[in-house]
Amino acid sequence: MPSPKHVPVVIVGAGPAGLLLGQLLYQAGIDNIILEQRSPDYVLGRIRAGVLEQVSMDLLREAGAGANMDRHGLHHHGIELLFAGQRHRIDLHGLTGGKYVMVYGQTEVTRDLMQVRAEEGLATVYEAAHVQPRDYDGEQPRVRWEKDGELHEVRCDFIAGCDGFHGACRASIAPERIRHYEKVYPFGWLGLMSDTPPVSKELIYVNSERGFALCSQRSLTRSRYYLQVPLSDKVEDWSDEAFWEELRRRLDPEARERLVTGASIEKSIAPLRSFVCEPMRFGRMFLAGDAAHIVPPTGAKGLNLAASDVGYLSRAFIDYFKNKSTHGIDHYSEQCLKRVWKAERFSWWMTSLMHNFPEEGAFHTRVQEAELDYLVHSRAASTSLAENYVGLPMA
Ligand code: RFL
Ligand code: PHB
Repeated sequence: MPSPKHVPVVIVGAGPAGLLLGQLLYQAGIDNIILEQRSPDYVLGRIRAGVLEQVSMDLLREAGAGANMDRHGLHHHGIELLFAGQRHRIDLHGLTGGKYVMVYGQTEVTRDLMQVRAEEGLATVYEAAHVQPRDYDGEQPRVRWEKDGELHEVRCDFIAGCDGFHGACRASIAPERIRHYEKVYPFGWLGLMSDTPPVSKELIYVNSERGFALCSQRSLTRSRYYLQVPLSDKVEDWSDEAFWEELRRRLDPEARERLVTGASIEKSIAPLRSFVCEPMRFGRMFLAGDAAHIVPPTGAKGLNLAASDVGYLSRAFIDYFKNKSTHGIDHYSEQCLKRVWKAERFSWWMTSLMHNFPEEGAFHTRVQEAELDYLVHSRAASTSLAENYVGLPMA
């Protein structure tokens, strides 16, 4: 397909942020092209998030990509916290006036969005190399890329940088125009996926003497487990047997007994990081999702923040193209960052509460124990956790 000469919005990155934005704009009659550096299979092969908030569910439905989620996603009304050998349930539904989260994998969300995009025949260039956003401080931005050794260029009204933490859009901005806030944690998560029934109906977040663990799931027959590991560990150091053995040690006796193990279908280590870039708008280029901010996965917020960013951005573009109003684009950065910082706070707090920080010493451990005990015995504290976990409303 020859590249168009001009398109209203060029989206860089076909992760959940880019694909969702493309679909929301399409539904409003705004044409767009997506440039993605990887192949569709590579994008689908990345196993990441598993928990969707109400706001994300609503946006997927609005984008016309919610049918599979509504058919196969699992409604979760609570989570469990395991510490000092005991499990405590947080009643998300009861504490938030009836809200819940949906357990539905990022891979599935991405596949559903890819499928509706393909069905509508919208332009997506996979394996686009050397993507370069240009002239976004002027009235007529351009984006260049290479495909199969040929150079392409398209002019546009706006560029949406949805190209993740290592993308080209943020990297193209002069350093003096950006303020970064960053915190790197001294451990990573080793994740394992297996076609085995989940150990429990609800997710279990574990604080044990041996470190954090998480029992999550993708369906009634597919489990996703995580272990806190030192940053020096390599995935090759962990056989499936070693993983299951360590997980068992971090669980309570009942869960240990119930745990069904099996061959891994994926295993990987992810470092944990908190990161925010301010602002999120640079002339006619807007950053969204992991391109602008990262949260440690403990609060299950990364994908959800990517969705709410593009919720704001699609509204802003629609306002511009349909009503000739710049109000949305002028307030995009401020509006997103307000929500982003609340999710950053929650994710940092939950990470600090649930992991082992040996270098912090025994005082920190005692404070953690006291906070966990307070959390599960105080309705006010449990409500605060529940409210943030199910997701704050979009303004
Ligand atoms: P993505 O998914 O990284 O997609 C960016 C896309 O841009 C492409 N790209 C480029 N394309 C063109 N040119 C370039 N120069 C490019 N550079 C990059 C990439 O190939 C890619 O396809 O960012 P996006 O769309 O903003 O989505 C963000 C989410 O992926 C991320 O926040 C979540 O996965 C985080 N996360 C979780 N979030 C949740 O809401 N709930 C969870 O339960 C949850 N669990 C997790 C997680 C992340 C994890 N890892 C591995 C970091 C669990 C884990 C283990
Ligand atoms: C996941 O299922 O991958 C998952 C769930 C909850 C989290 C992080 C990851 O907090």
